[in-house]
Amino acid sequence: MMEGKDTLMSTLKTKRALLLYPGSLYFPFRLRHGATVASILLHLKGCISEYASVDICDLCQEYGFPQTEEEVKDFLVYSDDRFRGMDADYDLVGISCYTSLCFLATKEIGRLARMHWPDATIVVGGYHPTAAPEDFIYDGSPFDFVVRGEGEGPLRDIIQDSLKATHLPTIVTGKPLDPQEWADMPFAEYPYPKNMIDLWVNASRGCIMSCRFCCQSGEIAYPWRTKTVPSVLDMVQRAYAEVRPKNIFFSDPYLGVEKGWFKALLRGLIELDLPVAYEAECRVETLDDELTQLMSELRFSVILGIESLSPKMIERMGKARNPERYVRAAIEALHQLSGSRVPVNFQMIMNHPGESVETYQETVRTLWNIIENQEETSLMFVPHSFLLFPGNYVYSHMDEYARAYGYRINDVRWWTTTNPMVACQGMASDSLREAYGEDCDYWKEEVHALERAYLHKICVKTFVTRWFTKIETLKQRVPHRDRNRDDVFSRVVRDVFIAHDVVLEQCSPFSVRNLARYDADKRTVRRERDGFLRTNSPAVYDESLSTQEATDLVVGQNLAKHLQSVRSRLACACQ
Ligand code: B12
Ligand code: SF4
Repeated sequence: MMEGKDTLMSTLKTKRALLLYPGSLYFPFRLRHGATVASILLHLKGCISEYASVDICDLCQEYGFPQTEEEVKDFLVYSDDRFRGMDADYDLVGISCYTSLCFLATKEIGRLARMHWPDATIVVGGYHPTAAPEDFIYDGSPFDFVVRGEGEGPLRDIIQDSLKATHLPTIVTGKPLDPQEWADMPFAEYPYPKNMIDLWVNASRGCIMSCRFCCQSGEIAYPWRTKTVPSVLDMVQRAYAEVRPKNIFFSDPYLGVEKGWFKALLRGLIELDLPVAYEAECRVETLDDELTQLMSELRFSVILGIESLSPKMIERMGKARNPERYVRAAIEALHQLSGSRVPVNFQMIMNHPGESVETYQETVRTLWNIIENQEETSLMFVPHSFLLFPGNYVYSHMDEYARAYGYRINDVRWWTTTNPMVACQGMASDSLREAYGEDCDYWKEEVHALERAYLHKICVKTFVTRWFTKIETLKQRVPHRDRNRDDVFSRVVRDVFIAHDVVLEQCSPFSVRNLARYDADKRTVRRERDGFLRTNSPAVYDESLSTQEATDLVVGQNLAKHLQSVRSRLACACQ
């Protein structure tokens, strides 16, 4: 009996599979994201490696983000060469179209994969295929299967031949798996070990809420499920033993749905006493004194998607059942976490459909109020411009938002265009249109002033360690193609980021990613940097101060001293 099973297993093992992440085309990112999608590829690899030998190719790690037509061409030449160099006849090619931003890259990489492996079964999965599976069905589509929802089940069926390709795209929906069925992530098998400084692990999936701008409000909302605390602790310990990350991020949409579970996890992590920093997304309603205390004992940063501080907007976003109570809880949580020096990255969605001048001003006023009432803060304020994704409530009720508030967007299918940053723009309401015309960046000036106000009060001690792990991480995130090129990007890194300060990366309107956009002209970069310094602190209005002295004044002597040594180390690394 056993022998028969072993023979079957070894036959199945002769199959070859390739898991690909194509990244995105035409988006203004310069630095690669950290090893974000790695966790998804590793989950998928883990679940089929019993049946096939599986390779991973993360083109985004290798190439970065092509932005211009020329770079896109170069990226496709790179990918074509890369596939040609792969000495394997794959039976299955799985492509992760993680977000809608990956759509065009996925189409192109799917086409190349079909050219190189004409007989392979090509499968696409991720959030975009979940939201808009019909986008992958067109004349000449290279895809055999379009997987909606969780990918493990369908991939296993395909590799075991219980789902056979008809060479016409077939839509299949993966069932939400029980956490006990999740395969272990083979951390050490990620082929880009240097990028494992940031490691993503997954303790739970799904969410109990259904905010209207989130995929959880869509047709395929994942039900909430979680691993047990001991199994999460085992996973974290194994991850640390295998790849020694500096940061462990939880990719859970909402860690801590159950307070008791969350507290037990934090206590367990404190006991493990690993030299890593943790980060996770949570909701304000979950936080209490004990959780705050546990977070402050651990190197734990919390991400809070607060989104708005106007009860009306909280209602329009479907963020909470009791909007007034939610806003009160948010303000209280921000004060409490900051008082305990827990690093917080709190995010706001600006220009969300239905936002009016009144709701916008209410949010901004409250944000000023919060920071004016703190002497020092551990709050990092991160605003985002609303982006309309398919597959959520706002998308499917776009017409209602248009009728009720006057919401309009340039192109509802922006992800199919080669100018997505313009196509995706729109005004949230007639109220804002009356005040600002069609300028959907109306909020930027004021909100960047707010960012600076938070930055001014940042408690350097709280963030110093975080910034340093960040530098290490950023070093790994310079795309390979840029490492040996003395192009403007390297100059940006050298002249601005390295020689200046890490604060820019995290907190300023001219973050390193934004600065990279000025890469055509070194002088522009310098001007922006100086502009940042000038507006950032009254102390640095003094023209006689050098960048170094200005930095000292902004972030304190200690950080500046460390920056000095890091700067020389990094300057060597970049030469
Ligand atoms: C954690 C998270 C992140 C993390 C990344 C974590 C990671 N693992 O990579 C961070 C913070 C870095 C991030 C960044 C972004 N994110 Co995000 N993120 C999430 C979140 C909260 C959970 C996703 C997750 O990791 N789940 C755990 C993993 C294990 O499961 P999974 O992702 O569901 O993967 C399964 C399926 O997608 C499928 N699958 C995926 N690939 C493939 C491939 C094949 C072949 C198959 C068969 C199946 C398959 O199978 C997987 C296993 O079951 C979701 C929201 C939510 N509520 O789920 C948003 C979400 C995915 N993010 C979103 C967006 C837009 C982004 C950003 C573009 C934001 C931005 N403007 O920068 C970036 C893009 C990052 C990138 N690399 O390109 C959107 C995507 C919407 C869309 N239609 O595109 C979501 C849905 C939030 C939303 N607005 O609704 N994100
Ligand atoms: S709490 Fe977060 S994950 Fe849950 S529905 Fe809202 S935005 Fe999505």
